[in-house]
Amino acid sequence: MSKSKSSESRPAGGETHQVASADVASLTTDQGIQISDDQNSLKAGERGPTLLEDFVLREKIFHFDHERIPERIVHARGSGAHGFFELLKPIPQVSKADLFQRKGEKVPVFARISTVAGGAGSVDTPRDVRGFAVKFYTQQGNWDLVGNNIPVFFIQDAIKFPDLIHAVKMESDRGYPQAGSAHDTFWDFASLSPETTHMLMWAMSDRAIPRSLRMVEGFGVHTYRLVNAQGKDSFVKFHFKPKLGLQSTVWDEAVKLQSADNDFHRRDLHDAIASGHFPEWEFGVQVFDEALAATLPYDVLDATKLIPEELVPVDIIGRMVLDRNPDNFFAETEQAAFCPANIVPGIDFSDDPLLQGRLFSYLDTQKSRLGTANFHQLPINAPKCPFANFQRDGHMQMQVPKGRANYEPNSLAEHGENGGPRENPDTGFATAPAMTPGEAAGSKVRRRGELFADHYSQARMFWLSQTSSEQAHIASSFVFELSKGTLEKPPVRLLANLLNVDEDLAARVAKGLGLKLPHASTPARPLVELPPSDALSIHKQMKPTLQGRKIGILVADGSDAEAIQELKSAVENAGGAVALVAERMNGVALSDGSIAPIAGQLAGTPSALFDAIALVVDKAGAARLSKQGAAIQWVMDAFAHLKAIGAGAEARPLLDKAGVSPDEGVTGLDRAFVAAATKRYWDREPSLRDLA
Ligand code: HDE
Repeated sequence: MSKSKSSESRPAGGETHQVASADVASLTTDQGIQISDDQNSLKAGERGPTLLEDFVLREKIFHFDHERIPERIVHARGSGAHGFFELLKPIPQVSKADLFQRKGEKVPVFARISTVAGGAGSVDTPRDVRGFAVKFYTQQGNWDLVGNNIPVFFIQDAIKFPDLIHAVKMESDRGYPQAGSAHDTFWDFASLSPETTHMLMWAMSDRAIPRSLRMVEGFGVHTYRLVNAQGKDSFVKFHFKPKLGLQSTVWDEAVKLQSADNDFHRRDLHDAIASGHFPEWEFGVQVFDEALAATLPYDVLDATKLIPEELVPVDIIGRMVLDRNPDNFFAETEQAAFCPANIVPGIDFSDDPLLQGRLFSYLDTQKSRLGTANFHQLPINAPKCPFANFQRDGHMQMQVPKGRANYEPNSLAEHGENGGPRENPDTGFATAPAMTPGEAAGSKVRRRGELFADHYSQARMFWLSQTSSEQAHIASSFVFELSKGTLEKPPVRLLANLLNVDEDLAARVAKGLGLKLPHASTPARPLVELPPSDALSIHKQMKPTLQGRKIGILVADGSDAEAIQELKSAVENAGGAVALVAERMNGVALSDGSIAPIAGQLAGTPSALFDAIALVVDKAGAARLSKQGAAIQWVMDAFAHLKAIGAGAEARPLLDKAGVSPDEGVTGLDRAFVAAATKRYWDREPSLRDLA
């Protein structure tokens, strides 16, 4: 073995690889030194020891070793995109915020939609709340609206947040379950905390298993304030309403999606944007004043309560469109740091005690997650308007401030030097002076507002606003989640709380769990009967549309080429997309001899991935497929997930094998199918599964 080190390098086994040329940039180290060989480390002889001197190897491994940063303690799994907010209706009468002044003006945004409980690598479709965070890069600085897809929250006071999150995340001794609330510690905490009841109703509803991130609402949750140029302030709740309508999966579908595609939501968002189908939301405000707030039987500072849209309509003042995928997931989506404390003149906080706690938490956690107080300089976080102050130094300082003015007051400008920026009393952010009425001279207490103690009235309002099918889903989710626990008391306590929401609900959950109904828990405040609100139901808000929806077409050798083409055009004309699924990926020979390209192999492309399915097969194809488990399951699942099924007469054996019985959602391959595919068939469900 030669002891002399060689500067020569060559691939180990004659591999071909690209080298720099006039068109391909040279690979360099982080110091800009061009690298001659990226295939072999530097060794003392071909089979000799690797040399410490190899700075190319050392730098590459060093950087790799530090690629991971701590994931978010909550909302670790998320998908983001760039876009814009466009103002459709200026509101200077209530807010002086620059982004709310000029009709048609656009402000860039970055939005991130996330699950809460799971880690960064967890699946996209567990039962969970979705975070809905938007960074508006306004001319007056960044405004972050960090909300959820559900308008209320589990707890009322920030001091309970660590308990809530500890309880819902994987149990600390065993490290499971990942990304789910169906376990002892969550239900132990929830059943001991009646304030969670309203949010539990939402979390057990289909809101928590959305079909697509493009089909969720976004809510600011807390009551905020708007402030106009005269200093007059109003209360406000912020809303995003998806253009594609609300849509969710059914539980069995959500579960099957986890195995079919871990990244179902992330891929869907990415593909939609990449193909020019930009997700869009209406942006609306519910504006109301102290006088109205004072008439309500609940407290607008309590994040477990919402303001029904029937009482204060949502005024649509803008739209948000996501039209650009991140270039780099880590640099943008992962390093994005949203913070409810990032606010601009014209918008202000309320005294909601949950919001007040959040104002501290985000900056604090981001310092730990991103490692430096200078994370605001990262391109994704930096304001797109000029910003300057006397903050200096720290880890990873990326700006190079000039001059010696790093303090204020200073008189350096008078000596011909750059004196730096100064405060601006006219346009700078000034806190709205209004206090919660009656609290201005309050004494220090560790208590909550009186009305915070009503934990059931709005939970009942939510329940009564649902369709019978939605109610069955809620009751069944409670049964499923509680059945996963091993402790005896949480289900009993939870049932005692649910009795205050609705006796029928409690009885159904008790029956599903095989438990005797306990006595109702004693509410801390008497319930107020509130009228139901249609806006709280997904089914009442679904849009019968193919926009953003995908139809799976099962084909085989001999499939009718014309029928496929007609179906494809009809679906695409209605704004949907189609994907051909077959037993093999190398194409199928259609009736006209052409070879159809296949998007998914049958066994690996379950029908859960589609919004509706069509079977375009001839007699022989149907006969063969009806002997195949994957094909039978494909059809059976679509039927069980309450989807439309279009099939010609030849496909009957396959439908029969899958147990498909005729109903409104089972059609031929004609126009009727395209209309049927815009909906789900809730009436089918009771005949298919035993819901609570
Ligand atoms: Fe958060 N939350 N949260 N939260 N939250 C975080 O900040 C916190 C709450 C929400 O895509 C963390 O940067 C406290 C309500 C979203 O990056 C952390 C309390 C709502 C995101 C934090 C709440 C939210 C977070 C973790 C109770 C809906 C993801 C990582 C007082 C209105 C943002 C991070 C993104 C993230 C704290 C309650 C929404 C730890 C203390 C209510 C969408 O700071």
